[in-house]
Formats: sequence, C-alpha cells, structure tokens
Amino acid sequence: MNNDTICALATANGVGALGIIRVSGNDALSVVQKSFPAKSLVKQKSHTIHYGYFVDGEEAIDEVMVSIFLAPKSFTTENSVEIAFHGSPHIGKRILETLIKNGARMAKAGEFTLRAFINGRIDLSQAEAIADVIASENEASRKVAINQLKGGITNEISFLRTDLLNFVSLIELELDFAEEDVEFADRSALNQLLDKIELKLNSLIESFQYGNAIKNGTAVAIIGKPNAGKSTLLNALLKEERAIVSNIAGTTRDTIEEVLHIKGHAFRLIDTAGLRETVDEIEAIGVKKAKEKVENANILVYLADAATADFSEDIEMIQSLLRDDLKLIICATKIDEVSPAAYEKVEDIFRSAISQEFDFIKISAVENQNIQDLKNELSSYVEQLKSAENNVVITNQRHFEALGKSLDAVNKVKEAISFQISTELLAYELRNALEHLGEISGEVTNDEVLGNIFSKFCIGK
Ligand SMILES: Nc1nc2c(ncn2[C@@H]2O[C@H](COP(=O)(O)OP(=O)(O)OP(=O)(O)O)[C@@H](O)[C@H]2O)c(=O)[nH]1
Ligand SMILES: [Mg+2]
Repeated sequence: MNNDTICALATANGVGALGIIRVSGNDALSVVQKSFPAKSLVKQKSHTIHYGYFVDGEEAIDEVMVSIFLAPKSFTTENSVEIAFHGSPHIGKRILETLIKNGARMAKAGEFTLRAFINGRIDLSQAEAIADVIASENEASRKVAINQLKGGITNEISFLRTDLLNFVSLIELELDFAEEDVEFADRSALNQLLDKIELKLNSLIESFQYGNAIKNGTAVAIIGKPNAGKSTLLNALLKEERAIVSNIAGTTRDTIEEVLHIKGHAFRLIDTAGLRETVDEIEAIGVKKAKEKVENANILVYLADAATADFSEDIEMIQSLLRDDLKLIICATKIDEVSPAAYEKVEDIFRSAISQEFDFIKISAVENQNIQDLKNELSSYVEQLKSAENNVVITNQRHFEALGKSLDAVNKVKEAISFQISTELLAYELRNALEHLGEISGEVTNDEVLGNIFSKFCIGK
C-alpha cells in the first residue's frame, strides 16, 4: 500500500479567518516537525493540538495550531496532521511549498478520501456521500447525504447480500454433491427470498426519482405564448426582478434559469421565450430552446392569459409537449384583469380539451395572487416522489445502475429456477447478482470506477 505523505489545502481557496492544511501518510509528523520547532511532535499524544510558529528554515511563515491524529484513528487511518493558519491564500501557499520541500507531495483530487476507502475506514458509498455532504445546498440533500454517510445504503444492500450469500453457499454445496442429486437449497424458500430482494431493489430503484429531485433539483419549465406573463411569474416566484418584463411580445429570447428552494427542495425554474411562429431569427432559436427545455423538465407550468378569447393555440401547444412523466400545471394568468366568471370558463375549456390529468391554478403574478398555491403544487410533486416505506434514497447514478443490473440478475435467477436449469448455471447467476450488489459498497470494484469517482472530488478532500 502506497502511503507516501500527501498534503493539501482543506479549506476553500480564498481569504478567511483561518485556513487548514491537511497532511497524511507515514511521515506526516516528521514532515511537519521540520517546520515546527516549538515542540517535539512524536512525543505528543494523538488527538492533541499544539501552538507554535510554522517556519521555513530561519523564517517564520505564520503563527499556527497543529493538530495530531495518529494512525489508525484518523480520517485516512494514517498518521495525519492538520495545520490551522491565518486564512491568507499566500500563507497557505508558502506552507504547502515548505511541506513539499520537507518531503511531502501535493495530494491528488480526492486522495484523502480514497485512502480512507482503501484503508477500509469507509466504504465506497460513504466516500461518495462525503462529496454529496459537501455539495449539499438544502435540507433535503443534506439529510440524504448524511444518511448515506452513516452507511444507510450499505446497510440495506449488505442485508440483501448476506441472505443471497447463504443461498450461494447451499447451491455450491449441491455442486459438490452433484452425483448424489441432493437439494440443500430449498427452491421455494430461495424463490421467496428472491421476491423479497426484488421488492427491495425495486423500491430502491424507484427512490431514484426522488433522489434525483434532491440532488439535481426539479426542473420546472415556464411556457406560454408571448406576453402571457412568464417572466413576471418567474420574478414573483423568486421575489426579485430577475427577468425583463415588458408589454412587447417576444421580450424574453434566451432561457433564464434560477433556483428556488421550497420547503427544503430545490426547483430549477426556467423562463423561456414565448411560443409563436416568428420570422425573427433570434426569437426562433429561443422558441426552439424553450421546447427543448420542456423535454428535460419534470414539470411544465403552462401560462395562458385569462383574458384571451381563443385558447386553441395554447391547447395545441400543450398537447404537443405532453409526456407521461411530465407533470402539467396550467395557470390562468392576469386574473386581476378579468372577472371571476371569465376565468372560471378558462378552466372548463382546458378540462374539456386535455385528457391528461393536470392542476389548474388562477394567478395574478402582478398582484401576487395564488402564487403560494403554485409553490405548494410544486412542492407536493416532490413530496409524492418520496416513498413512505423507504428511508434510504438513491441519489447516485452509479448506484442506480448497479441496482438495475442486480435486479436483472435476480430475475435471471428466478427464470433459472422456474426452467429448472442446471445448478451450475443457477450458481453462476446468483454470483452475478451478488457481484452487482457488491458494486455499491465497493466490495467489488475496479480502478476505472475508483478513478472516475475520486477524480471528481476536489483536492484536499
Ligand atoms: N395585470 C397583469 N399584468 C400582467 C400579469 N403578468 C404579467 N403582466 C403583464 O403582461 C406583460 C407581459 O409580461 P411578461 O412577464 O414580460 O410576459 P412573458 O410571457 O415573459 O412575455 P415574453 O417574454 O415576451 O414571451 C407585461 O406588461 C406585464 O406587466 C398579471 O398577473 N396581471
Ligand atoms: Mg418573458
């Protein structure tokens, strides 16, 4: 195992009250010692903090606090030192240069966490959770990431794996006694277990939709004809004058994307160019872009001006954009300008023309009427994705794929049983399923996968 001594800035690269540099590896203490004359670090206990000057030869670089974590009780399980200095990027750079002169080398992206994984302190899904915790921007993503860091996903998976492993041993025992035609593994019990596993895998796989909403936010495309009031609505939702509003049709040309947090969930609001046939080349690009945004959106908020007499174009437009997995919310806008009798009619018109289920909300973005209803509707979309029985949520594409492959493998085992296929083949399919389940926690992995995961970390993590 290669544990040469690595160092990196662990705090953000900028001015702060303090900055922290992390050092880890066999020689971490002696590397720091060369620049820390105040006391002998090897004589100190683990988990202690020491005051002194960090020096480069004769020159004092900064007044620092040095924390010591001796192997194996450290993040990486190696000898580790953290140097807290006055948060000047220049001082941080000088300290790193000196540490390298003393024999350390700069850490690669994610190398501290990689070492924690390789040395067995955390599993792969926990290492990934560290990146997610750092990236979390709201309550929902923080909670899911912390749960994963605590080993949530691994617990679910390892329980499935252990049960499967029991059967693999029994089936392999059968192979040893092949000539005697015995059956140690009760096929119907195995089938029952496979059903249970399938259920669990399915519910984990389903949780990915919610996980995705947590991790990437829910994409909400705001669509409608020119002047429907899309940009006004965006501004009202954000409570700021983000987009230009005017009574000239075709004001918005490019898409405008802003994040809104509602009840701890992120929504990516996308204001778009009003949909119409146009000879204006730039506007036409905007219209095309708007349609593309709907293709990748989770929710379509379609705005129709309540004062309009004819909604046939709106209806046609909505129908051309609909998909099964797209939630539709139709808003009648500018209700402050028309009588209640007029906008009640609008709902009827849309209801009789559009067969897919949708929510209908009457709003005035200018007078801030029922904007809260729209926010509640957005929020309930995400709430509905949450599965009641699942407290573990899959947020990671890699886990999602491994779960899908496991599910395929489990189904193949079931087929193998029902077709009374040879025990050898059954054992093979079972092992295959085990392997895919092991990918999540990193029990089964390869360098390419690891490289992929850790290269996305920043240096110092
Ligand atoms: N009375 C009233 N006027 C509104 C409301 N919402 C928008 N407007 C007005 O309608 C006009 C167009 O609003 P925008 O928000 O620019 O419309 P848009 O859909 O973004 O238009 P494009 O960007 O051109 O596609 C502006 O004059 C707004 O002040 C509303 O709820 N009530
Ligand atoms: Mg606009």
